[in-house]
Amino acid sequence: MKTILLSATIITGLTVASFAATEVDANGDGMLTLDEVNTAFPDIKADAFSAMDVNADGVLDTSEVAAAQEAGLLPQG
Ligand SMILES: [Ca+2]
Ligand SMILES: [Ca+2]
Repeated sequence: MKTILLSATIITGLTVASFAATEVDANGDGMLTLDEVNTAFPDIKADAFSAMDVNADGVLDTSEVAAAQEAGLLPQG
């Protein structure tokens, strides 16, 4: 009897991030923490981060990132 081994296809959950700063998102959860932003852009301090964090939940979601980039607060890419 033949056993057909199906190689497991690893589907990488590629969350389609709508912002170009995907490499900033170190853990790939689609949100940017102050830590992640700071690592990529050391110039962006906590107060600038707070200004971008419109809903004050401590992370930047895609719309907040987009708005920040549009406002020139966050470098694109
Ligand atoms: Ca993240
Ligand atoms: Ca937020």
